[in-house]
Amino acid sequence: MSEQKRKKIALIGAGNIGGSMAYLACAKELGDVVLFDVVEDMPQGKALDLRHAAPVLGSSSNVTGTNDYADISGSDVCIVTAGLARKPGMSRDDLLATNAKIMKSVAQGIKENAPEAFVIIVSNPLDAMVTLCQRETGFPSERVVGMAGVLDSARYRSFLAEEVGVSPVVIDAFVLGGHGDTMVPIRSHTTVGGIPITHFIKPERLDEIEQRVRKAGGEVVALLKTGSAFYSPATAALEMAESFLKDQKKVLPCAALLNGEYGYEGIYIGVPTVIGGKGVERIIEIELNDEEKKALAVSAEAVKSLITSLPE
Ligand code: A3D
Repeated sequence: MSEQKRKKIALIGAGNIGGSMAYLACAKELGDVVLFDVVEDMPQGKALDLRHAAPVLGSSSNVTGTNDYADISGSDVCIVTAGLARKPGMSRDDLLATNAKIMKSVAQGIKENAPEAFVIIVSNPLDAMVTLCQRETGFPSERVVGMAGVLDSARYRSFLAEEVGVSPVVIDAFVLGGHGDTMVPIRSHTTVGGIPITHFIKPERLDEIEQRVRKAGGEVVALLKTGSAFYSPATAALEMAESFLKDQKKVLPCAALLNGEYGYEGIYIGVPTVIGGKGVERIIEIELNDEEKKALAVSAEAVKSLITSLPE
């Protein structure tokens, strides 16, 4: 008998982000994909469509759709996007009550059917949802992580690249803290091909760009009118999943449970992490300037107050 196997990726929520992740995971041949949703037939329909794309993509990944948690059994990774997305005029925090109920049921489904999985949360409000999922599953914190920093940093990199007139891939930048208006772009560690960003852009203009980063999700919502960003969150979450599945040990900003790092205890907040085959293998403490430390403290307070509104 040959040993298994291809990796198995469960996508909990088969909406805009879930569907985009399924396509990308199939195109990158990261493993077999199971799309789960409570809506009947829809995940099966998306999966069938993707199986028809596979021969042309040159992918051997198998994609299936389901409404039954039993089908996620044995998954290596579960990525959770189940829940409501924002509409114009809504903040991420407006989603808390509804998405908390959904997250409790999702956590139960994962705990019972994929107890060894690495779990990446995408549903908003992100910091509260990842906290709730870790509490409900009881999984070790290195196996429950939130996706926000990779996306917020990508938005920062994209705006900086436009401003400087270079490719976004040569911009190295981190956005840390909570995934909301208090997020903290870390200017002191931002470089263009290794050269400090302040060599290219004046501080006042950087202030404006950083403010745009904080509001970038809302900018997309206002344009789309019917939902929120999905290509970029899908790409960001899959970068984290790939780093885990291939033990790449990439340094990625993620919402991780802090245990004294940066002076915080027992809260999930965006920090630079190393994601490898064991999950969150390390939290990296970088030197922040006084302004960044203060901004991180404000962000941590915002996350704490959001957590207190979580249902028991
Ligand atoms: P959408 O296209 O509405 O998909 C959500 C899916 O969740 C729908 O197909 C629902 O049927 C499904 N769903 C609802 N209840 C359940 C349940 N109990 N179990 C399983 N599935 C369920 O939204 P989307 O894919 O655009 O966004 C998904 C989530 O990601 C939302 O909460 C967004 O706010 C959030 N989001 C986060 C970021 C971050 O950077 C953290 C970025 C963009 C969106």
